[in-house]
Amino acid sequence: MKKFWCLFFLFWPIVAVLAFVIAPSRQWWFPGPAASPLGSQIDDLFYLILTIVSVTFVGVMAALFYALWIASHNEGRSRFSHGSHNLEVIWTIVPAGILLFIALYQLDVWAQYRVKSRFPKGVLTSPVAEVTARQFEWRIRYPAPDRIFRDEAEVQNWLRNPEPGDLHAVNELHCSSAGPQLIYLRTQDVQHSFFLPQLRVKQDAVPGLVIPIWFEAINEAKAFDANLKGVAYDLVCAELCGWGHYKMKARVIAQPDDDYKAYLKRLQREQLDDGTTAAANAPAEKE
Ligand SMILES: [Cu+2]
Repeated sequence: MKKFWCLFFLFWPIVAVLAFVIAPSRQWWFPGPAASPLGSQIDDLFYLILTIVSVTFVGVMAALFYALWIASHNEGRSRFSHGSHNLEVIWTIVPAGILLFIALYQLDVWAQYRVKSRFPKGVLTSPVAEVTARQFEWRIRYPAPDRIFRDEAEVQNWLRNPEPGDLHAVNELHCSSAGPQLIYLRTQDVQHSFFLPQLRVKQDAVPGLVIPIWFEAINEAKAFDANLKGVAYDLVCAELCGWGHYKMKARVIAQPDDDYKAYLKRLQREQLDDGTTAAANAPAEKE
């Protein structure tokens, strides 16, 4: 029992090192490799910070183990110290330096992800859709397939004033896999969070705000679903938003450009079909 605390503090760094080594291959941190270029950079940042934290943790635990081990062999002989000024300076400056390094090092990835002027060119004026979170679903409003926005002001106007040609869907967001895609996120009621785990995108939907989010899906051939004509990615809500929070499981389907356009055309046909013979007799467009 005398050695219990020594072994206790030895046990956890061993667990930490084991977890550090085996976790990535077991997908404990992420559901597989990032499916977007920015996602890979976010993963790199995560692993960098995890490495710094793990080394610090193992170091602190080793020091604790050493102190307890020595103390358990020096029974009855206590040693008092008023501390070390030098040591305190070192353990203040080193963590401050590490934090400053992380703060500066992550700036670029953060800017690409969040700062509008760093968004891929043209995405702000060619939104895929407006996504509105509500208890408990994702409502999707696409601009009409032939709708072209000349500038951001026009997009803002479209966000404020829905247009008759808009297309609507729920819980299934289609987009093109050819290049970066952007959605405008809002919420109709409480706070939700738009989370695409495979693409490493997570953004809170905040009442009163319309937030642009861009992402890019690398469609791996092996994940391609022939029935969907694309690759499906999970879209979930990452903010506990009420009793039906668990039901906010939707998907984003990234498709080759032609298939994506064909999907929009089909949606348009379905929505414009008013049940009259003229619509029923209209030749179906080829997909
Ligand atoms: Cu939610």
